[in-house]
Amino acid sequence: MTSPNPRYDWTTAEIEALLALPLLDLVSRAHEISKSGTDKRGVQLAALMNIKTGGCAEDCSYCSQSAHHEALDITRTPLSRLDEVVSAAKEAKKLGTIRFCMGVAGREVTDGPEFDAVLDMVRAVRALDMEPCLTMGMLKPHHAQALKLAGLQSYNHNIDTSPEYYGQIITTRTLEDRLRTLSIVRDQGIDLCTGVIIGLGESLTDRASALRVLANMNPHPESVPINALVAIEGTPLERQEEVPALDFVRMIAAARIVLPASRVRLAAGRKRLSPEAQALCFLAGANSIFYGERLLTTDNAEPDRDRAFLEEIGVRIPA
Ligand code: DTB
Ligand code: SF4
Repeated sequence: MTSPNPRYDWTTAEIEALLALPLLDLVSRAHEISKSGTDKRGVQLAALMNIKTGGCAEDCSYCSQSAHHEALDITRTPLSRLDEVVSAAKEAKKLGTIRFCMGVAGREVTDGPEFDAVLDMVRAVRALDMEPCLTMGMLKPHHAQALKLAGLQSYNHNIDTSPEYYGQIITTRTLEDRLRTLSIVRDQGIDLCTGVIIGLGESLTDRASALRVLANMNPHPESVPINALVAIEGTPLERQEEVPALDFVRMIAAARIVLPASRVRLAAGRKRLSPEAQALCFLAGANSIFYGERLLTTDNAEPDRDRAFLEEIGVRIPA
């Protein structure tokens, strides 16, 4: 699909200037770009299923599944069974969802029966004519190759935050580790789903810097989730203040401008946005959402209400 002049040389200062524009100017610029390209593809619905919960060796301070924190309500589970995944995927498909994202909590992929079972799940989701997406931590080239062969469409591996702020949020890995995994995934011809989280206590410059990392990947990632922190009890960020809704809108708009052809997903944190704020996000170029009752360990916006709302505002859902 054609995209209006993609650039791969954005500077943090340029993106920060975008984020600081008067809101309506920023949203109009982003909207122009959507109208000239991405809008035609409608808003993609993505279902999310956590197929293995908790016990993760990483210490991401926003996450309830890290073994370093004691989040309430989190029970470690083994990998889901294939039949559970297939029935969830079928259910999601009935609701009109094309993309099915599976989350495995863990630092990295290791060879063995668990990875083989995940490959079976990828094959099964593909066989339903859905787009399988997986998030499973760091991996090696032979894992990516096996996933590609199994029919994986997309691998999710967020850069989370800026290079400058990274160490404040995660200490068990570096952003370089993440970028290495992303390039291994890319090399196998799997689409990249990589985005950020706002509301971690980062500055505006950090937000710009995180977007710069994504915008300077060539090619751009196909899918870019923009998350707002869901503060979970028992995690180090449990008392973090909620980001203002309009910061969310700004981040989506700036992402749309610097990543003109990517699917920009209004991801975690959508549940607490008012319908008006969500409508602004779509106007600003969001063209994907998580649809379904649950995210990984928290509730998502309620699907029936979502459906009615999307219809009301005239969002087109691709069949
Ligand atoms: C992404 O960027 N957001 C999703 C998905 N990729 C894996 C995860 C959201 C999790 C929200 C908090 C929770 O439910 O635990
Ligand atoms: Fe582990 Fe992923 Fe949670 Fe980080 S975000 S602690 S890698 S499950």
